[in-house]
Amino acid sequence: MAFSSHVASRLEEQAIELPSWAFGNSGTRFKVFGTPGTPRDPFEKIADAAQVHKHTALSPSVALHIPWDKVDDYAELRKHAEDHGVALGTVNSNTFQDDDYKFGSLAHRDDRIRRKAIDHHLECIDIMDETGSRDLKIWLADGTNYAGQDDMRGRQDRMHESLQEIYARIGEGQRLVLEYKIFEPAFYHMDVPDWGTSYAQVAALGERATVCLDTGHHAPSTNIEFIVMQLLRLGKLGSFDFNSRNYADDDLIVGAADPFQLFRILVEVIRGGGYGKDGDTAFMLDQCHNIEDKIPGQIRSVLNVQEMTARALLVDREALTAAQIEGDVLQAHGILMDAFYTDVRADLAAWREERGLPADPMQAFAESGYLATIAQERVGGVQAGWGA
Ligand code: RM4
Ligand code: MN
Repeated sequence: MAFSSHVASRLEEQAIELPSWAFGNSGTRFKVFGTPGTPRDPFEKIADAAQVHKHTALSPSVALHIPWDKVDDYAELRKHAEDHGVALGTVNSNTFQDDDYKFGSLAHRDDRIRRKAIDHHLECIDIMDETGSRDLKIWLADGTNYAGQDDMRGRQDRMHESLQEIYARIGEGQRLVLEYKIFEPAFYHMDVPDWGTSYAQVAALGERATVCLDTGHHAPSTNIEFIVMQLLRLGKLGSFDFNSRNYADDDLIVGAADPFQLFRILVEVIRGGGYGKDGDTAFMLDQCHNIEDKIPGQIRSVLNVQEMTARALLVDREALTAAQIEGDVLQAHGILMDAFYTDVRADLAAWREERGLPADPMQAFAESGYLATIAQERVGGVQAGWGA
């Protein structure tokens, strides 16, 4: 079987943004392992990210995290990215690594700390103006650990006011994207724990505010594709942070833990008009590579998303709708499973070759010798990491 021209051309619409932090060192609370060749600054992270795009043509942009990716001259960083064939993408704010934010940031009781957190976001928007980024992505660590610790209602109101002030500075063609997470670092309540809260907060802001769905930020066995459907239906699915999880926010390679879930999500994205040129939903990765090599880890990740996208594009929509109308449960389910079980790897290899890309990007990268080169060249300095 070869892809139909429809599927082949739809695959060309795929763009998956890479997180700059995936190229730095990361780990658990127990240990962060360093790797020879790990980038020491944002310029080197972008050079590494560009390798993923070079071998796959799937990742034309790189997300920044501020202050991790702070530089003196963003025009220079932008030029550096463009010279490497990629663009600078989403700017992520960070209000979770400063002593002032112990009890929260945008929802904090203290006006001074709230002001500081708002100003940080305004600075992020200034950076976006220089980098040409569209999205400001906000993930808040705000929450409490114990019942009664703080007034949840007051925190929600203050967060709304803070977000309003930030939103007022979002320019035309820019967006504010609010990410939710069920728990961690707060373990009693998070101020944005779920899609409903994120939706309520962004709906109160306006059209240019949307929700970010991080696939690792739900309770076990949550039906994530239902949330995808609902947010697309409401016109509010701004972006995905893809990764996979077995237990909590594991940030493992997307599609590694549960490829079927990734397939079901992509089926709903395509169904809801969120894919490719149709939609405004940004695909991003939010992952860490604690023990595997980072660049091939990212290559594997974008290939996993591509593979499940191809399978989702293979769903016979007409037959599916007909079976649904008939009330033929097993036929409808079978049609979906037929697409899921289709091995598209040979077709994807051919699709790549037709476009001048390596049939096997993992192998091509391994043979390029890039990892050995950076290990040799990047000596001295301080390797980039979470600082956590
Ligand atoms: C958070 C969240 C954000 C990411 C940080 C590093 O859990 O997923 O998207 O910026 O981690
Ligand atoms: Mn995330």
